[in-house]
Amino acid sequence: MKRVITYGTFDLLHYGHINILQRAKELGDYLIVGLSTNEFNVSKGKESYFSYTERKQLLESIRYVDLVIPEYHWDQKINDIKEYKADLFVMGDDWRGNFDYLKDYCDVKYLSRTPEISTTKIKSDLNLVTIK
Ligand code: C2G
Repeated sequence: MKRVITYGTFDLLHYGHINILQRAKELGDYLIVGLSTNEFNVSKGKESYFSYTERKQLLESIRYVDLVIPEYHWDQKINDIKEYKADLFVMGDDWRGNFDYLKDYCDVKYLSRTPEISTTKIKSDLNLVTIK
C-alpha cells in the first residue's frame, strides 16, 4: 500500500483543493492530509473562515481523503512521515523547492496548482457582491 501525505488549510473548500487531493490520491492508495489548525493558520498569516473542526469535516467527506491529522507547526512533517509511514509527499507547485529536505525520508512531488481559483479570490469576489 502506497501512502501519500499532503498538507494545507483547505479553507472555503473549492475545486482547486479537490483537484490536488484527487491527483495526490491517484499517486498512491492511501491519502493522509495534514490540516492546519486555526492557531497554525495565524502563524501562516491566514485566518480561515471555517474552523478546524468544520474544515476537517469537509475534508473527511471527500472520497480521496483517507485520514485527516492536525498540522500544528512547520516542522512536524518528518515525524508525520515516519509515524504514518508515508512513501510520497505531495504539495502544489506554489511550494516547489520548499520541502525538498523531505527527500531524505520519502519521495517529494509538486503538482501544478489549479489556475484562477483561490480562497483569497473567493473572499474578494464575494466582498464585491452586496447582499440586497
Ligand atoms: N491548491 C491548488 N490549486 C489552487 C489552490 C490550492 O492546487 N487553486 C493546493 C495548494 O498548492 C496546496 C493545497 O491546495 O497544496 C492546499 O492549499 P492551501 O489550503 O492554500 O494550503 P497552504 O496555505 O498552501 O498550506 O505545511 C504546508 C502548508 O500547510 C500549506
